[in-house]
This record gives sequence, structure tokens and C-alpha cells, in this order.
Amino acid sequence: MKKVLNLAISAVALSLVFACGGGDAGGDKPAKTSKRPRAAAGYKAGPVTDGGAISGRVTFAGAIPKVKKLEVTKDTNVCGKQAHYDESVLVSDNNGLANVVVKITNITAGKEMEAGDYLLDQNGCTFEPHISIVPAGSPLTIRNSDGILHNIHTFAEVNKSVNVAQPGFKKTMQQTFEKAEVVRIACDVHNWMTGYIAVSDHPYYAITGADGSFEMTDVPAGTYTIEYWQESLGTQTMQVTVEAAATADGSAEYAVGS
Ligand SMILES: [Cu+2]
Repeated sequence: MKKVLNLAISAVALSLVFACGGGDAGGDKPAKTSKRPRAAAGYKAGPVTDGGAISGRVTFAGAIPKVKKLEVTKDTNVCGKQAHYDESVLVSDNNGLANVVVKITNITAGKEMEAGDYLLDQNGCTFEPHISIVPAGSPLTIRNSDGILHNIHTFAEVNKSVNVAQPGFKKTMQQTFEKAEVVRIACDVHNWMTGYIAVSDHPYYAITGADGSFEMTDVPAGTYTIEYWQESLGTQTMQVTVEAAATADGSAEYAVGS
């Protein structure tokens, strides 16, 4: 009887390995395997029953900086249809800081990473969205809505950097990032174009909205380090304790010169 039970458990374990590993176990079929988001090695995904939330606002202390208008110096018939602004520090009327990547740095178990469709559009010679979260292993579709030559140039440290032309006739390309980091994206044709991809390796990532607010849900109870990253103002960290069925305050402030 005991032996049968062991066998049954092994069978369950085996099917779990196949379910979690996806095509990884299958080897050389990248088109199928690459659709799956890939969590960090050692991250245990499963239902969160004692979860809480972390929410808050990231704010900017001090006078609200003026947003600089950028000069369109090329392809003005397409790129000049709309005004371009420096998006490196965007502060709302109530001091909310937008586009801050908020993540838990030390989480080893929690909810499943969700598969999704990820799009970076080049529209009016601007990257839309300016910054987004893309899970490691999930393909990002890079669209050229402008019908003119753009050039995708990524500046990565742990991923492979790419520098590839996207002519007007090439509507979409795909790019997959394998490891977690924030990758800057530029266009060598239009030097004012800048965007960022926050490659995630677990589901506890968020980006602050225009008012600086963010939320993470289904966080297992525990004490965590939260990291805040902003493209111009840098990185800071904070400890937060999450209790079951409660919302922990993850608000943070960037002070000028911090
Ligand atoms: Cu461009």
C-alpha cells in the first residue's frame, strides 16, 4: 500500500514539474516555451490563502518640476504632429510621482505569474507606454505605427542588448527578455525617443500611475523589502510588513538630491 502511495505522489510531482516547467522540459521549441512568463529560480507559485496587499503613493518632495518640451528635429511630418515632452520626471499637482517601478526584492513564494500580451508601440515617434512591466520569457511585440524608419536599441546589462532597424513596412517585431532588470530602449533615428521595460521574474511588480499610486495584491503575509526605481531619481528601499487580509502602506517619497 505504501509503495502505491509513493508512486501516486511521484506521478503528481512529475505532472507538476511538467505543468510548471512548460516547454522547458520539452527542449528545443522556443516558439512555444517563450510564451510562458518565467519566474526566478526557486520561486514557488501557488494559491495565496493568507494574502494581504501593499498599496500607497510615491511622492516627490519639493517644487513640482516643469516638464520640458522636446525639439523634433527629424521626420517632422510624422513626428511633429504632436508635441513631445521630457517624461523623465512626471509629478502630478498633488506631488504624485509617476512611472516608478515598485517591486518586492525578497519574495520566494506567492501567486502565479500571469501570461499576457505585451506591446510597445512607436506612435508619433514616442514609445507607448513610456515604461511597462514585461515578465521574463514573455514576448514583447514592438509595433511601428508610424510607417517610417525607427530603430530599436536596447541598453541591457544582464540581458542581451539589441540594435535593430524597424523600417516603416515592418509593422511588428518581437523581443523576449530572459532576465529581470530594467532595460532602457532608445531609437537611434529619433534621439528624443526613450522608453523602459521592467523585466520581472515574479508577479509582485507595479508601476505608479500619474498620481503616484500603486497596489500589489495577494501578497503572502510576511516582512519584505520593497524597492522603488525611478529613471532619473534612482533607487530606494523600504521594509514593509504584510498581514493577512490587511493592506500595508508602501508609500515612499523622493526628495530632491536624494
Ligand atoms: Cu524612431
